Amino acid sequence: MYPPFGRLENYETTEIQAAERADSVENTLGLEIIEVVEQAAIASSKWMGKGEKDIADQVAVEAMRERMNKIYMRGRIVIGEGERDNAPMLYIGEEVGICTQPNAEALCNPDELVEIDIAVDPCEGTNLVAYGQPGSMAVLAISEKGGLFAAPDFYMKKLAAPPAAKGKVDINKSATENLKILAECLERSIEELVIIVMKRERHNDLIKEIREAGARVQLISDGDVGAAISCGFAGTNIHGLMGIGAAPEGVISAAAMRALGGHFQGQLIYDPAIVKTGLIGESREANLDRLKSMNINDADKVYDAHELASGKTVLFAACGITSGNLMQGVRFFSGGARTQSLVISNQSKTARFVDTIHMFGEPKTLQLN
Ligand code: VTB
Repeated sequence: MYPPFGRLENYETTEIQAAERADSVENTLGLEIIEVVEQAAIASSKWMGKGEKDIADQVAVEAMRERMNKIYMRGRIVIGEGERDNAPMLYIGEEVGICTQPNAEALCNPDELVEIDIAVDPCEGTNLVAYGQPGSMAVLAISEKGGLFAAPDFYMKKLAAPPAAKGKVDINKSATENLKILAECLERSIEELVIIVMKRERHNDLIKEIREAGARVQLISDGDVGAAISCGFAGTNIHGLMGIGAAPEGVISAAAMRALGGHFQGQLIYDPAIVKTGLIGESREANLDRLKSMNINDADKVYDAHELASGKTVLFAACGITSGNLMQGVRFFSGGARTQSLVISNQSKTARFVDTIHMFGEPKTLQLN
């Protein structure tokens, strides 16, 4: 029997035990976090196509939190729905897991437990769900305390690419240069590359440059986590993600890309002159102050996947809400639902696609495929 993830710190790190530790993460927390994302995806998918993005998000948050609180762990949300005052659940700093609950003494020995940091996005792509568009997912990343970069709710310039281009493309280079490097690394012409970019005004020049360089652009309205991770797998026909998305999602993408061996770089965007809408406050100076208050002194630093998800143990889990490049969405049938999830572990170096049938009552048919 292996100890649950929460107790790992007390174990010696001989090679065999290190392997056992990796197993234990897979065997205990690994399975449970699949259920966390599955439950969030099922809840959210009931609101697919209903034009209600806030509800699609809210039900995912509730389902994720409820299932998380049944796990034997002491977890803390480091990336979540927002600051405590604005988010009633899964807010930054919220403690989750059985061992954080007031009545936990009987079940857990708090002194034995390693604290776990969790980054969640219960409904990544709320608009995609609301309008029945592809590519939304319930997603999270887990590490030991301090293992995930607690990104502010700002934007992030991102560059993701397949493992073959890791460390060769560079966010400081122009899109044109990176496309040349990508083409060399992937042994194909630039014309054969597909780059995902979010359809935003801020990307007009970038899109023009990519097209002029000869590559093809897949514009998405939302959901750049799935886009980044698609670069980690051959066969998706996605060879890069370029442009500016939200910073918290960047950390979650990095957690997966680190284990997949793909390229991921992110640079915080805090200047309202670059992104005028959404998450960034009006004043560049105030934004810089906020970063300083979070101990981010070099606001322009370029982070790689290992810096954004630096923990010894990093687990990533996602479950499709609507179908996308990597996973099918939730499909309901008489008496149940079927989900597809992806769990990636940097310890065991596995990416598991998990196909689950959920039986709500007495199902009439259990379809094989
Ligand atoms: C970004 C992107 C996400 O929302 O956060 C985007 O990273 C919001 O960007 O994947 P805008 O403020 O420009 O709309 C998503 O697409 C979905 O959460």
